[in-house]
Amino acid sequence: MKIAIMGAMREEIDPILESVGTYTAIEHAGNIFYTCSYAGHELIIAYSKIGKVFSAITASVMCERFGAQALLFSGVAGGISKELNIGDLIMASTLCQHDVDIVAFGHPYGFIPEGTLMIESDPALRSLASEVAVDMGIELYEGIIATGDQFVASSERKSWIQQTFNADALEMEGASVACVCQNFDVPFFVLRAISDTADGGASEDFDAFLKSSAAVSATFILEMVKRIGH
Ligand code: 4EH
Repeated sequence: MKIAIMGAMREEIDPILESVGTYTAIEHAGNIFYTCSYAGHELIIAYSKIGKVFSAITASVMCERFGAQALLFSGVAGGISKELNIGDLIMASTLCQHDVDIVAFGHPYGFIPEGTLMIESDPALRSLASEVAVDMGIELYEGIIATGDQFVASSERKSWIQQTFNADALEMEGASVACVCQNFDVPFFVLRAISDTADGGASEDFDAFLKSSAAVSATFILEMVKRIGH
């Protein structure tokens, strides 16, 4: 099976590239895509650069040009839910865009006409992930992930996102990738390990925990790949 694995930042895919052995680099659409075989699958690996636009470009290329049959996102996130500590893993049940605002026309925050406020990730990939978590003996949270083109480092913005979308974690790429995959009809999965709690100390925590949390997510994603049927 052709499986795309993407992150936003180099640090999010480095641990994956380090584990897969030899790969080929292909330049396309302002980015580098790494292809390799791993556990009987063909992988396409890339980091998009930060935010909704770059992540949508990368996800589109992975679907359209590389023919990805499933897309797995691996990376870090800011925690909202009090249950989530730094280093904990959360998989998205559904994702939304917290920075979409056409409220002036009577629409709810996050809603775009002819779209849906929430996009659900693939249920089969989520149940596979739950099995992997049990076998690895690690706790895997499931919840709503809110995406926007903002690094959130304030408790005011964080609680607004929590109250408006009932979100458990936030980041800057998941919902745009979800939107691309929904439109290309490609099953997708978004996994994030918490790097910070999106409030006053977020940037310091982020710098301190980006690498370790990215590695937690990457290790889990590769375990999932080993279990996906061919
Ligand atoms: O890709 C962006 C990175 C932060 S911006 C979104 N990623 C990390 C997830 C994330 C996040 N998003 C919004 C982790 N914590 C978050 C938070 N708010 N609090 C970045 C970081 N370092 C250098 C340049 N840009």
